[in-house]
Amino acid sequence: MKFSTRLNSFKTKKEIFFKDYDSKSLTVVDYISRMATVKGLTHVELNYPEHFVGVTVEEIQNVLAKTNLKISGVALRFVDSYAYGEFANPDESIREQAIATTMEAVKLCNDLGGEVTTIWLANDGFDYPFQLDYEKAFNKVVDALKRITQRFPDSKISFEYKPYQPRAFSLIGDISTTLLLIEEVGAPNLGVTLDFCHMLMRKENPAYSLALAARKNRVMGFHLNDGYKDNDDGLMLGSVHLMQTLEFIYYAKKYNYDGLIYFDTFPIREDPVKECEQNIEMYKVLDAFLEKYGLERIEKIIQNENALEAQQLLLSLIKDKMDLLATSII
Ligand SMILES: [Mn+2]
Repeated sequence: MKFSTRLNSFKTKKEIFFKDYDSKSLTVVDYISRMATVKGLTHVELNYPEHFVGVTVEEIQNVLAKTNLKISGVALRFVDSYAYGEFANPDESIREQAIATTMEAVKLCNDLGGEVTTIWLANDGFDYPFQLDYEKAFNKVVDALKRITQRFPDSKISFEYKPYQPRAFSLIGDISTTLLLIEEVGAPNLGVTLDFCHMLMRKENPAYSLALAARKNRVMGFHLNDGYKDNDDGLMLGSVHLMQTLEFIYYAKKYNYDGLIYFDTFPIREDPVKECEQNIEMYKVLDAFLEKYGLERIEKIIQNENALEAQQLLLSLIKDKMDLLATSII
C-alpha cells in the first residue's frame, strides 16, 4: 500500500522535531525530512505553487533521494488573485493564468515522478442568487480541463470536489456533477479524487460515491480523514464515521484500488508524526479486519440487503478487538 500525506501538517508542533528552530529558516526540505520519520509513510504530496517557492526542484529531489520518499503528486493551490474563480474567472487573464499554473504543476509532477496532479478549484463557485451564469461558468471549466488534459495526455489529472468553503456553493461540488464534468471533458486521463470530509459535507455516503466513480472507471485518488459533516475538519481516520470508513475501504478492495492513500488531516494540536502513523495503522487494521472476516462473506451480507447482518459486522469488529485485549491481558 502507498501512503502519502500533506506537508503542511508537519509545520505544527515544531518544537518536537526541530531543535533550536528558527521558524523563518525552515523550508520544504526540512519538512520532508520530518515526514521521513513517519513509520510506514511512502510518499509526500506537494502543493503548487506554494511549496516550490524559495526551494529548487533539485533540492527537493535530493531530500527525496536521501529520505527514500517518493512524490505522490502535486496539488494545485489557488490563492490571492483567484478570489473570483480559477477556470471560470470572469477576468480572462486570471483564467489563463490559472490554466497556465495548472500546466506548470502537471509538468513538475511529471519531472518529480509523481503519479497524479490534483485540481481543487477553491473559488469557482458563487455566494449569492443571480451572481453567476451557471452554464457559462461550467463551459469555461470544461474548456480549461480539455486544454490541460490534451496538453498532457499521458499524465493523470484528478478533480477533487468539495461542496462549499470558501464559497457558499462550489460550481462542481458533488460526485454526480464531477462525473458529468468528466464526461463532458471526454479525456481518458481525467479522474476524480474522493475526499472523505468533502463527501460528508455534501451528505454523500463515501462508499456510494466511490462506487459511482468506479462504475465510470474514474477513481484516481483518495483523501482520507474524518469530520462532523458541516466542515472540513480533517480529523483522524475512522474517529467519527468508523463504519462508513470500513465500508469505503471494502469498496476500495472490491474495485482493486491500487492508487495512493493520502491522509488529508489537520493535526494542529497533535504530534503530526504520531498522528500520521495512527492513520496508517487504522487503515491497515481495518483492511486486515475485512480480509480476516472474509470479502466473500461481506459481499453476501450486501447481497442479502439485511441491516441486522450488516450490524453484525460492527459487532464482530468490536468483539475481535476485545478478544485481542483479553488475550494480551492474560
Ligand atoms: Mn482533500
